[in-house]
Amino acid sequence: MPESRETQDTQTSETVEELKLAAVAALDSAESEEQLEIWRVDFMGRKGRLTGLLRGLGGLEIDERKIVGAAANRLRGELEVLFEGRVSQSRSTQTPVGSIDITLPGRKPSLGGLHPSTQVVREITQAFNEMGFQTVEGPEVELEKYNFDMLNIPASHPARDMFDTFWVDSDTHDDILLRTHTSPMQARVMESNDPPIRVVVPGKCYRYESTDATHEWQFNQIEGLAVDEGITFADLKGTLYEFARRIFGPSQKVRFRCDYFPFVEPGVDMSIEWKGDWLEIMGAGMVHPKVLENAGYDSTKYTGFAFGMGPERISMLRNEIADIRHFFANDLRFLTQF
Ligand code: FA5
Repeated sequence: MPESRETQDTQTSETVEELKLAAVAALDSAESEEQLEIWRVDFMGRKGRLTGLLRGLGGLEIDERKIVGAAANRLRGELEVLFEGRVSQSRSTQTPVGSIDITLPGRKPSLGGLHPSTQVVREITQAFNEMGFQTVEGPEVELEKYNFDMLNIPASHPARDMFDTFWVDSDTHDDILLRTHTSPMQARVMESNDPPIRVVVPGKCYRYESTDATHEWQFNQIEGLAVDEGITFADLKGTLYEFARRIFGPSQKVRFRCDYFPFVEPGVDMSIEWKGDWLEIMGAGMVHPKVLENAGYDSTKYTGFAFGMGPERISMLRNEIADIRHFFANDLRFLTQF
């Protein structure tokens, strides 16, 4: 008896073992979800091979049935775990049409950068911010009143010719233009604020000019305005000298010469010494009493200074850029050098 039992145990447990080997090999070679499903039906389904084996247990002796039944149930558990693993592996490596291929190696995303005009505008406004000037911005589409009249340039004034103007077509208005300079913000800031005022105004300006290496029809300006009791020309010179030191270096020489702008009196231009030459970088002056009065200020009590510069021209000097038109040509070979 003991001998015969041993023989039978070995035979039936081998059957479970054989089924296990066959099931694992077939599972390994299943390559798609369809083939996995076929495997599931073959081995684990109601009419599958494992179920067949369990059904055959009824013909065994009670003791044998217990042993083989336990082995078969263990196998069922193992095969279920293996099957689930293969299904989730197959789902995670599938790349549906049109989706991202997650198996591709990583690539560095290309990063954008600040436009060279923005960089120099920010550098200059920050220098003035550190000296107590606040940055404000204003409209590029402007009224004639602010661009000219309030700045002491009435309609018949010959100084209007200095600013070749783009006028905006409108059925209802004939006084809308693209601002030719940032100076209209002098009038706007004074109109809605009381002194003391210290502001810088960066922004785009437009002039109906033919272009060349130093002239664009669109360019940036940075306006400055300080108004208070007791402001003198010495304050103007001291502020602009400090600006030049911060932007061009501590030993930068500057020069002021008389110039004419209808909204300042006296008016000057400021040049910097550059490679043995004097190069003009901005217009400036003491705010004209009429401009103060146009804004409702008492010109016997308040004085002020104003200035306006072209940041692209300053960037051209520092970076040895030969032609201002590079700034707006949108050529990445130029733009990515900054
Ligand atoms: C003015 O526009 C005055 N509003 C400046 C000013 C403000 C004077 C406050 C006094 C008090 P001007 O036309 O010179 O001035 O222009 C000032 C700067 O803008 C120039 O020095 C130059 O750097 C820049 N600029 C003028 N026209 C162009 C242009 N077509 N292309 C590029 N930059 C220009």
